[in-house]
Amino acid sequence: MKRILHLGPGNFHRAHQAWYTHHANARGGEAWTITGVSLKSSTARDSLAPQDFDYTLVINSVSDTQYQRISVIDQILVGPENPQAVIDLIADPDTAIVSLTITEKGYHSDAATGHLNTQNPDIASELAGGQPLTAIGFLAFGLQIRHQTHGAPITIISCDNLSNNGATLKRLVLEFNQQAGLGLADWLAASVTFPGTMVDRITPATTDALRHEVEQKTGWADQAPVATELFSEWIIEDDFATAHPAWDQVGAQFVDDVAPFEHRKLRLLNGPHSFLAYAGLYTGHVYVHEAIADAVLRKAVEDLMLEAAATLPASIQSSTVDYCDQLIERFANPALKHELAQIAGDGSQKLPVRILSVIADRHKTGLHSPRAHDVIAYWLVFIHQRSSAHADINDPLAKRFAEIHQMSSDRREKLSAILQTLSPDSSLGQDRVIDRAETLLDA
Ligand code: CS2
Repeated sequence: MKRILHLGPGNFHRAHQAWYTHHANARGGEAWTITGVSLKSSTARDSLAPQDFDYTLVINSVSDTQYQRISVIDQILVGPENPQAVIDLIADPDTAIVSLTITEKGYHSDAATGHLNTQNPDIASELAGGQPLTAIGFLAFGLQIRHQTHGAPITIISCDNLSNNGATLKRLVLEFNQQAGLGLADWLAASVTFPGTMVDRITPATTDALRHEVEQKTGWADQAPVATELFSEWIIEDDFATAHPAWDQVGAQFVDDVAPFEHRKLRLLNGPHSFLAYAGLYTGHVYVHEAIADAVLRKAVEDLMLEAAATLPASIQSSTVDYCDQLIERFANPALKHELAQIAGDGSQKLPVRILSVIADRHKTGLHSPRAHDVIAYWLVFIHQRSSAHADINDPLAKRFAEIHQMSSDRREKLSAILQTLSPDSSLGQDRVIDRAETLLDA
């Protein structure tokens, strides 16, 4: 039995990579198991352990619902409880793949430079010899033991919505290795690969209503079901140092270059998703399907998609019309009940990848990006309104936003300081964005 060690076994992982692996196992061939590692909370382990790590995947199309029992995870470790166990599994020869869904903020790359953020307290503590806390620290220290004990090759797969996720992860691990003096660079070059991926499946958070539905329909009182859509896509760079499950037999595609697919997805799906989140909440909607049914927001999404599509490589241009039509249908799926508030979280980490990249690329060819600017303006309004209401902001920069709110009574100054946290370059057109945010706030 070969193992995938997966960092971040949350709902998205369980609707996506775990689902592909479960179905690949069902095709025969060598069986793979997934051992999960939660880097912070024990919630996933606590809810899944009493049911042997099985769970129900509730697949919602507009016309019907399937309930699939997924049985592929054998254990979930909680990093802070036993860091050594995680290190041992990265080094274990039966572990052929480490995969990650740790969200944008889990990579600790500096927003301005793209380098490893050595100012982050967790990274700084790891570099000073403390126990591993972050995905990058666990990987670097685990790979060090693997190298020292047997040196068997391993494949490390980022499945997060970052631009160039494989190369980014590799760079951060190399930088950590260098800063910590681990001496792994040659072995990493020879025996470890970091394929890039594009991952896509809309996966809302689990609610009590979902638990109730699953129990009603299946008779099983599953405490950790996951709802998702029928659509799923996984494009993987064909750059493996090891074997892998037969993912290609169950819908995943192996390609030489992921970049065009990744840009299309980040800019046409995730960018408009963020727009719907901030503009939708501003307008008083709760769910994505409600926001996309609002004619004004729908038109704005279509315009934003056109703006973003113009930045995509020629190889993928001809597919964008159908791709966007399908996206609008996916957003409109009422069965998903995907909360806008879920997408609104971590905006400081998401917007550079999904929106600022569009603005910067268009700027290079002399084009303005009024719709992309609008997304940033709605985000400014979101942060400003929540700060003013002393409401929680789910974002790694929440403390900084609270400081900004305290620092001045001048609204424009605050908006400008919030905007600076995105590290925008001069192509952004700061004044225009802030003017638009002020208009929205005054409306
Ligand atoms: C969403 C994504 O929460 C968000 O930021 O845009 O999680 C989105 O649902 C997935 O990337 C879809 O594949």
